Amino acid sequence: METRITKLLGIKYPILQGGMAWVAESTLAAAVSNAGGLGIIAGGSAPIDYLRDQIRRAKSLTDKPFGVNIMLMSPNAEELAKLVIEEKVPVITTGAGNPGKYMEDWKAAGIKVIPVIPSVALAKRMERAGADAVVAEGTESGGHIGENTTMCLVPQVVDAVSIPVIAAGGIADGRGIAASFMLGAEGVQVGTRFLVAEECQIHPNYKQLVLDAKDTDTIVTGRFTGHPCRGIKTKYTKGLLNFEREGGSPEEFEKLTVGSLRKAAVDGNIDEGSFLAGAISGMVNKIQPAKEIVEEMFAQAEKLLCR
Ligand code: TUI
Repeated sequence: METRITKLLGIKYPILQGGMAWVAESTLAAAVSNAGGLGIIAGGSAPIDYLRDQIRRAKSLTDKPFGVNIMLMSPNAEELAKLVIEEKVPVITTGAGNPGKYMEDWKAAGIKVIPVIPSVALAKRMERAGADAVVAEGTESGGHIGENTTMCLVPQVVDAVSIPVIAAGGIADGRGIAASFMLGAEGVQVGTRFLVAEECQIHPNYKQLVLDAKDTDTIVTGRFTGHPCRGIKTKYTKGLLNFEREGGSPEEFEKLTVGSLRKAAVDGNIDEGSFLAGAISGMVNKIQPAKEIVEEMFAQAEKLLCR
């Protein structure tokens, strides 16, 4: 399973763990890196001291490469962009914006930069800015999403850029990996299946919602704010959708959702939490160690690709 992604990142399997805000911390990231993938710590909008501590913790838990995701809408993105240089983080992924203004400094520091992008135009812009690869993320993903699907987006991005493309959105087993490779991707990013990794520190209620979800159990809220977000369908998220439909204002909507990622991941608060998860949740049915997840997915993919 050697691709330009395994060579670029110095990893065994071409799999990145999604940089899920409030979810992707050092224990999970180190477990994925130790399993031969690339674990990622999510910057989210956490305080900078917490993130420094998380990066140092990951270094103590693995001698393998790992990455940090910078959520560009975060108020402390600028500070985090400097912190990853100081802490000599080997790989950065970015989300929810254009990381162009940080690119030069990161490249000068020898960091591998992999922006997550929802469109061909942004992929081309990132290639011109010096990105080492891109994650083409389809609307099947959990969290903040674009509108194009993985099936349509990935081959179009592959055709448009020369840097390697990593597919994301709706990939949770070896079939998803094999399909991504058929579309021209050289790696995959997986979020939802790692939500139920043994090492994932989220509240058990969050894991249970994903384990119990069926194919139709995710919904997208917040389209009218310009920041659509996919998560598990609950009374709370159905309420948000009704609020939108009934003409509530984007400002009031933001107020209703503030703090909801923390309430889901840390408190397991079913009534007020946003349990972000991908449309593939219906296929994620078992809690397993990260290593078992990675090995199972690639054993299945290799079998399919050799067939
Ligand atoms: O970033 C994600 N997923 C996320 S971030 C997040 S935290 C959050 N909380 C509240 C509101 C919004 C986010 C939860 N999930 N995925 C990567 C991703 N990036 N998806 C879409 C994009 C994206 C969108 C626009 C990337 C670039 C972009 O550029 C616009 C431009 O041209 O500046």
